Amino acid sequence: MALLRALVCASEKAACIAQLCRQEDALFQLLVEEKTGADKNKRFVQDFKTLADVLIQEVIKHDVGAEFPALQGHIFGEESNKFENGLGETLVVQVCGTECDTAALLARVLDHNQAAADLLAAAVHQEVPLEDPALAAVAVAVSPESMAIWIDPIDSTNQYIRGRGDVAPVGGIYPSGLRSALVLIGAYDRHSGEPVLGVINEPFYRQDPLTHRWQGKYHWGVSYQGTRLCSLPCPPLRPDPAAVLSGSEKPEVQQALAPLYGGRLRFASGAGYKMLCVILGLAEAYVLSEGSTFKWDSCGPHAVLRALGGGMVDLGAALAGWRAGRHGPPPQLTYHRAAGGAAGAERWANHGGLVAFTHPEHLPAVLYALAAAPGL
Ligand code: 2IP
Ligand code: CA
Repeated sequence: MALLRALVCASEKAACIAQLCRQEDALFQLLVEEKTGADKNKRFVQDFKTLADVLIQEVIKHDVGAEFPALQGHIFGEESNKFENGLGETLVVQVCGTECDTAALLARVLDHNQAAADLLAAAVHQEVPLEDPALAAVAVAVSPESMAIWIDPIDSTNQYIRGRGDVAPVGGIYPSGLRSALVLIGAYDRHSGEPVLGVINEPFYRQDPLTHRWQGKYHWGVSYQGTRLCSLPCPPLRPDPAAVLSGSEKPEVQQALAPLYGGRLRFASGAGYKMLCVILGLAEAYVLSEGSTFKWDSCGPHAVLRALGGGMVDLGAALAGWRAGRHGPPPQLTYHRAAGGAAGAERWANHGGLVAFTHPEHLPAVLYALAAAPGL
């Protein structure tokens, strides 16, 4: 399964770059810098975080596309790679043939901050070692010709910038902080739109108490033609289930879910992180009533959920079906079609909100609880 291995490898390199931007002083200063006055108008300085995002996305695109030419032109992400520097020049951020050329391009984007450009270029061109016998043993023939890819280079960018590493978990779930900043990569079937391969990388999984360096962790899943494989075991459906929600979830939704979950409504930042909480069995469901997530947020985690026998559905559509008396499994989210009548990033939003779950038998309880909620 060379493609899954390539996606994991790319996520590891992406995680290294995300860690580097927080650990190397020359980069960290740019990441947290608050610009004022005239500098505020220079897009790159306001937005080094966007450069980090774009660069990570381009690295994944480059490395995966180089190994699988059939995927070139079918790898999509959250960010556009066009950038304007402080001189008003528009530059296209990409991985060049050599480290030296990448460093030169990044120096132009970064208004000649050569130290920062050199650090990033070295990380972009490094070989990331990957030893994973379980991954090496995966034998499923997924043909790259029929796949396309969604990348979220850093989900939960706000928490990535804030950078708190000292947030205490509630019921095992981190409400905020670096733990919720994730790299998400998903491969889906170009024709059916079904998510097939998923990788979730946690660059800020653990901090070494002596060196203060961050160590990451990754998870993967495959769901293809009846074969389901995952780096994680399927968590049990607990008798006292919990749900994880966005801190900004509607009060009506919270109230409607309260009887089902008792005091176990948890709140966390990061769409991908909330999906990971479900995958890890820290919550039985992630319920979102707004169209505030996108295909790049959900594709990778959705593939992992399917690998565990679970899934992700459009909440609005599932509720409409439930109210119309259709109590069977609702259709799952797909990834190949843009929403009609929308423009820009909104074309790829999960407009109806979503429910993520590992146990399909838990979904009716969620829909039953929400079907009676006013205004949903
Ligand atoms: C965001 C990020 C936010 C999330 C939003 C995503 O992605 O995960 O945290 O909102 O839905 O699109 P919330 O935290 O309320 O769930 P990004 O950080 O990549 O913009
Ligand atoms: Ca995101």
